[in-house]
Amino acid sequence: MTPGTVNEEHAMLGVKGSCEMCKDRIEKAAKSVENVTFASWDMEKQELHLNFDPDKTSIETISKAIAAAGHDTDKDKAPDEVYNALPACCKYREP
Ligand SMILES: [Cu+2]
Repeated sequence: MTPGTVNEEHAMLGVKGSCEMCKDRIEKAAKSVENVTFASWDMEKQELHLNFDPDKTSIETISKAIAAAGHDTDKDKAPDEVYNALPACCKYREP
């Protein structure tokens, strides 16, 4: 790495959701993690595209932030109380 340049890694993470509000919430939660430079959720594929600095954060940290916001990921399950508080349009689990 050249000093002064940002080390950036692209990664994808499976994230469950169901609507545009989910997209906002998921992307906000991902970007709330420091050193995440890009987050875009693909509703159709249920996949989150991420750029982040792998020296300073990790996919595990990002995944936990998203689960804490109410969305199940490939790595973490959202707490039931957070999931249950989501608006009806955002419910993505089988009833
Ligand atoms: Cu939603």
